[in-house]
Amino acid sequence: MLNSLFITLEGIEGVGKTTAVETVASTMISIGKDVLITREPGGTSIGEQVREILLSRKNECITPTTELLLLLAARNQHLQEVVIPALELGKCVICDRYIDATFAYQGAGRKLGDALVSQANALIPDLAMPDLTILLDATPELGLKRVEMRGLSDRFEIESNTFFEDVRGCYLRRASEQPQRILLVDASRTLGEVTAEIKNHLMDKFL
Ligand code: Z5A
Repeated sequence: MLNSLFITLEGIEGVGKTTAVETVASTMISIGKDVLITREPGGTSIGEQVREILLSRKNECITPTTELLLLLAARNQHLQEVVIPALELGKCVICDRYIDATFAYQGAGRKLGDALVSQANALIPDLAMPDLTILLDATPELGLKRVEMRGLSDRFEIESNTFFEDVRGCYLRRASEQPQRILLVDASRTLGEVTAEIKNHLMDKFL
């Protein structure tokens, strides 16, 4: 997969991942990369249907293990149908959430643990690992404040502050364990500051 790049964006809700995807895409296009933007759960017809199930508040009875299995079913489809073919064509794939979210939300938030999340991910053939993960970090209070203007909350957004603290704690632990892959960005700063840091890092690393 010569020249291909796999970049993922992570963080708790409202920290600015979706906004940062655009920054990453425009920067990579400016240095000549052919970019594909996608997301998890989602990115395929099956994945988007699974996303609807997972986010709907009608489905509050979903158990943590069912949640994990649905996410991984969507991931397998996404990898086989979208991510791997794009990487084989030498593209730069930019994905809004991926494997670190499963450790953070299901492993830590839902308390299934790292070992079970690793075992479940190991069922996926050709599990691609990101070349770079940008972790946007801010407190749950700040993240939720940024998205509350949107109105209706989904099945994750109604979780407690403790849940999001656990999710955030897991993300921060993974960033300290894998500094080569995970860039930790303080997302509590202004949008201009966050955007500049991401752009500079990409230019230094890939230009
Ligand atoms: N999930 C999971 O549990 N396990 C998994 O393995 C995977 C996913 C893959 C859907 O994710 C759910 O899937 C997610 C976890 C679960 N749970 N939730 N909730 P999602 O990514 O679609 O949902 P999200 O995290 O809620 O995304 P979001 O709410 O759209 O947040 P965001 O993308 O991080 O933020 P944003 O839309 O870019 O920005 C929010 C607002 O803040 C917006 O108005 C921006 O203009 C503004 N903003 C952004 N940056 C700044 C700064 N720096 N200053 C001021 N304002 C800013």
